[in-house]
Amino acid sequence: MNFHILTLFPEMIMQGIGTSITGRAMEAGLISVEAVNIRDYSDNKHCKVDDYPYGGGAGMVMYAEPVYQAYEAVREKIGQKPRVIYMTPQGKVFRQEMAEELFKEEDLIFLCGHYEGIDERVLEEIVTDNVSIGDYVLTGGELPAMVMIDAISRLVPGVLNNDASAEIESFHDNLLEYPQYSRPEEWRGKKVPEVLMSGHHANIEKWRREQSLIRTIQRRPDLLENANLTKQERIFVDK
Ligand code: 6GU
Repeated sequence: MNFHILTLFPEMIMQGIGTSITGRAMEAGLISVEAVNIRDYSDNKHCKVDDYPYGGGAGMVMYAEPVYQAYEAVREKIGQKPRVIYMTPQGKVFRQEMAEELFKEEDLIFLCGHYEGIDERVLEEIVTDNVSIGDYVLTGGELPAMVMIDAISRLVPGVLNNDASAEIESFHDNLLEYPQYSRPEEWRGKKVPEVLMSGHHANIEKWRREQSLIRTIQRRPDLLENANLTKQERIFVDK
């Protein structure tokens, strides 16, 4: 899986993704991350990449041409026309389902804007997907791009220590994950649930499934509509 990020702040991407599990995945060659500095494609002698908006208004708008040249450089290198994801609060909201769909692609380009945005004409020319990570406004697209790269990377076989965990964690069957416990068996008077100490695997599975359902009902009832439930479970949650 190859991620190409067009940005004015490449070091932000490399430091973020280069740390922890995604950093290890890069070193292992399971993913590759290339941050392309849009400023390197400015034809301006001062490397200017933005300007006042035509028609007036607050903030600055990024020029079309350096963005297009940065895109062309990536496209020529990989010799294909990959999907180009523009990070914008005006996009479709990112969900696990979208991570799973994008995971099928070999190469992905993320376009990160700053200031008030990017000249619409280059967006019309190169963007295939407009994506937001939620209903709030951030200062730039770098953190959202890193969020997406993290979510997609953990689906790549070998990135997580444990092959099963990509499936079992939150949002499997569109339910929240059950609570977890580790040593000690008693912490400040609080005991680990008895069933987890029983070694009875069927009972443990049953308990965990119930906990997932209860948590989802209490914390994210909106997920239940699309949850993958048995007939019995559906009756339980509808009560
Ligand atoms: Cl993708 N970009 C920006 N600037 N703000 C956001 C966002 C993206 N998603 C939510 N807020």
